[in-house]
Amino acid sequence: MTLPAATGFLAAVREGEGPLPLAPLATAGLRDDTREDLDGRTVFSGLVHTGDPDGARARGRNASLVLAGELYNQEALRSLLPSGAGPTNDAELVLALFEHYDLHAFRLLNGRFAVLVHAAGRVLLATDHAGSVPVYLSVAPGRVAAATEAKALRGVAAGRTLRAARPVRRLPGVHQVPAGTVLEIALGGGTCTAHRTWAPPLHRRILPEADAVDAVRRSLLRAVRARSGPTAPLVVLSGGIDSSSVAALAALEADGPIGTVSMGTDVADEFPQSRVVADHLGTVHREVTITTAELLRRLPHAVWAAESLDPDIIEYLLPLTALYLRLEGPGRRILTGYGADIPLGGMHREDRLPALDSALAHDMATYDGLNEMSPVLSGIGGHWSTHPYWDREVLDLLVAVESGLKRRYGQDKWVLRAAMADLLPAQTVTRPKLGVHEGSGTTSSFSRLLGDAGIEPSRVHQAKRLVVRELFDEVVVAGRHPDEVDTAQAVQSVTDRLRHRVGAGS
Ligand code: IOT
Ligand code: MG
Repeated sequence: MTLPAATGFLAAVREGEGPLPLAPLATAGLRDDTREDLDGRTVFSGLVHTGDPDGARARGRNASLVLAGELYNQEALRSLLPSGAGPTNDAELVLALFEHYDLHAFRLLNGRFAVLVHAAGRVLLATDHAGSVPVYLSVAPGRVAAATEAKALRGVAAGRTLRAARPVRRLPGVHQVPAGTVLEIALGGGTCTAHRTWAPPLHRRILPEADAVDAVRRSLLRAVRARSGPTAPLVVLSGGIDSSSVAALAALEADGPIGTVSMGTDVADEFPQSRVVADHLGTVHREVTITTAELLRRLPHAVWAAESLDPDIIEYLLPLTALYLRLEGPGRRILTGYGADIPLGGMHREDRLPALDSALAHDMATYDGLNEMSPVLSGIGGHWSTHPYWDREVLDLLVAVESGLKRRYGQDKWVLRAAMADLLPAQTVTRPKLGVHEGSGTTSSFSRLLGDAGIEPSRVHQAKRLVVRELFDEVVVAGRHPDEVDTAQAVQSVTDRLRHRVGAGS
């Protein structure tokens, strides 16, 4: 299958009967709704699917399950089950494991998924180790509503406050399941317990150079292979080491040429650097230019998709959102190099190891809830994106490798560069890269927009935060479609507010 069976879901379980008003998801695709009555409980599930909704649902003797996303260690998981007629899809596989291990099954999974299990009045809601498929819930005694986008729960009556999950701004009673966690909810009482299934390693491993290089190469190759699908995938390629490595490994694995696409704006691009890699790998390569005006028009879409309030994250995601919306045709499987800079300290451009490890420890402690890897970003264009560097095994390795292997011989991300040296042009292997927000001129465009509106340079970052919040309130809380939201108006309202504050002397 090119895309997972389902790319999003909304679901509700309640005692007795009655309506559960769930609002639509932004994720594009076909919709399949089912409603079942089981022992006096109503179970509703709506899937955004790609042609085979049954591939995302499983029913057992005592439990039923829906899964959005996919697993990357099926073979290892299958080896845990009795041989013979085994599960045929990821949903059935998780259910079979659940029947053996109960909620501890989620500790076994390496994947990109959100799962809801209903088992006789007990509801479990889980996301993968990275929380890469965000999932939200609202709980009241006798009912649970859940969805892979917060906005779908905006019409549900205020649920109770949960200590086990993170509240969502201005959606009373709506919470997000933490990364690497399965929440266990007793339907009757509405009590909710969190069980952590993964945590980032805190220790650092000491490895000989050659062993570290070899381990990185092998684990990344496995992660790319697991994500590549039956047809050649598309890699969003900046020409930096992160995405070029993914492209090189995908090309190594694919039967035919893979696709690559590079995005630029009228302000800046990295077309020459991407072209060098595309030529070297013989990919079917495309350059997409997005004007600054279009980029800024997509700001509400980025917030709508990511449901994130962090202005820096939205700035990273904006060029990618705009690019995904430009990819026409049937849904594509997209591989990205996103996330490599977090465990490798790539955004941290200084030469001191303590500072590198501090940045890394901080980033690994704070990624949860930023939704930077949400599949909705490409899902609004009908595509499916996935991130090999945040494969559970790759991430465990990259985080744990001691920082002297990351910053070495005056280079950043040394261990990755060394692992890829035979597959990429030398200039790519040694090239320091700009962040996507810099390489595409997004940061400067967003800053200029605010500068032109009269915001002083020292307040630009604060203004960005407020603009993102304003947009979140429109497209998530109020449920407006981003096409109908005017970025200029949000900027104006923030400008007025900041002026007023200056005027008031605060
Ligand atoms: P960056 O590493 O530049 O880009 C992320 C991915 O987006 C790239 O690997 C590539 O697949 C794609 N991409 C980037 N630029 C282009 C382009 N011009 N055309 C096509 N595809 C492109 C920010 C960043 O600088 O991204 N992301 C960091 C860290 C985020 C910080 N988050 C956190 N601390 N929680 C990262 O690790 O990716
Ligand atoms: Mg990068």
